[in-house]
Amino acid sequence: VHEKAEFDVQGMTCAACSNRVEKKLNKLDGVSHATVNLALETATVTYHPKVISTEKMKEAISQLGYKMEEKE
Ligand code: 9UX
Repeated sequence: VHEKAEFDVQGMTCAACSNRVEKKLNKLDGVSHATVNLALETATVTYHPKVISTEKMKEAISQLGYKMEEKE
C-alpha cells in the first residue's frame, strides 16, 4: 500500500536544484513517485512505508544541502 507525504523544501533557488531533489527522491528504494515544485518549494512523495521512512527521505535531501520538512 502506498502512502503520500508532502514536504516543504528550503534552499532550492533554480530548476537544477529542484530537478536534483526530485531525481534523488525518485532513486530511493521504496519511493514510487516524487515530484518537486520549485515555485511552491514543496515535494510530494508516494512511497511504501514498510520500505522507507520520511526520515530517510529528509536525510537524503539534507545530504544534498536542502532542508526538507514534512507538512502536517
Ligand atoms: Mo541552480 Mo541550485 O544554479 O544549488 S542548481 S541554484
